[in-house]
Amino acid sequence: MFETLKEQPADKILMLMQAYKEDPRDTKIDLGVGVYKDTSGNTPIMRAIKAAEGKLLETETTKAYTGLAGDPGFSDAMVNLVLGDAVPRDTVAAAATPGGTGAVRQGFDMIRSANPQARVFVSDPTWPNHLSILKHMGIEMVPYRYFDDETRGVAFDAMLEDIGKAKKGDVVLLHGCCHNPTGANLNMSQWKEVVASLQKTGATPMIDIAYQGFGDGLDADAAATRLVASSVPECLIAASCSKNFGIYRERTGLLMAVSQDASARKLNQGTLNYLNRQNFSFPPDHGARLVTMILSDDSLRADWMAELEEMRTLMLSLREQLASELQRLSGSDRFGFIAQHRGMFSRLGTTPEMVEKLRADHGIYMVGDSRLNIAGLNKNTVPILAKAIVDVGI
Ligand code: PLP
Ligand code: TYF
Repeated sequence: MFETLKEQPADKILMLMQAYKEDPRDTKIDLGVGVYKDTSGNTPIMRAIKAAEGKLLETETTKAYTGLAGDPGFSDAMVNLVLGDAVPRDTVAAAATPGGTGAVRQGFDMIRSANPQARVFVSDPTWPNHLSILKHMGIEMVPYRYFDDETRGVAFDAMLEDIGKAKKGDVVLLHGCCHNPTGANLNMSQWKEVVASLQKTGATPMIDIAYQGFGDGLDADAAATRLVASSVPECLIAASCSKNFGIYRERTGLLMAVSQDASARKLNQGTLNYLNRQNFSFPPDHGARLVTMILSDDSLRADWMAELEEMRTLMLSLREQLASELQRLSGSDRFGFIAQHRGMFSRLGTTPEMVEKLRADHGIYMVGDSRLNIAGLNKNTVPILAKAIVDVGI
């Protein structure tokens, strides 16, 4: 029977990872997959994670199943991290998921269960997995304009016009911070206009927040999510712990459904539990437990926050260094947007041919849409990249 299967397109970002591995040049630079790297190119295990793992080894007494929604302590800790006191806790239903991807997938499943005709409005561009999961699930998607190719900022008027076409029963998918793949983000006054649009159309927002702490800081990066959650009747939030806790392979995420009142919360919680059970029964626990331990222990939490802040400021300084090096070499300000963007990524806004030229001639790997991972750089490779960008004529 399996001969009837169709070949599926490979994930371009993961293919690029493989191509990089196979490149024998020792001068090659990996700016592809969105994984944080320190100045020596390693993806470190964060100190607080190591410490929590040590403690867990000593204190864990069982590996029996948790609950369908995972450990309630994890939900509490994460709801607090993401939403702070923006909404009353008893309006939030939450379930642990395998990574942020799992939260996105479960969120889409909840949307489809509630309204099989729902259309999901997605930024153009967005994280390719959003599109591929929606397609796989047979959910209709409607792109909204997002990136301004000229300024490399947000094409806000166009965005607002497009999301204004959503209707009640539709969903508008938004990146909570650090937009992937562009690095271009809304400011708070623009977020207020997005909220006004959602209030007007009655469309339901779903926020994907995978980089809290990588942009302007833990609270600043959650501000838009908090504003939306506290301003609309209901919303979904898919949070990932992969990046800000550096636990990519532990598969740790949380899907939250915020509603107006406690009775809606009960229905939402039942649905989240049910959907987890249909897809994998119990979510993974190891990463969630480490996150819970860190967030509920003052000293682990302080150490985690300090290390996350070091990572964030390192990425910011690489952005500034790259923008100023490009300004020096090109004699123009056209790369200033790199210092304005936030998070791991910036979209250069050049052609696939130029991206290919950077790979072929300079061993510089970035995603075909000209997304580069800032964390893949270091002090020494910034000038190399800047020179290559100017040399190929971008
Ligand atoms: N959403 C966005 C926009 C992402 O970039 C990512 C990737 O890291 C995720 C969700 C989910 O990541 P993970 O499943 O590794 O937690
Ligand atoms: O966009 C990225 O690079 C990260 C990591 O199928 C990632 O979000 C890439 C591809 C994928 C899952 C995660």
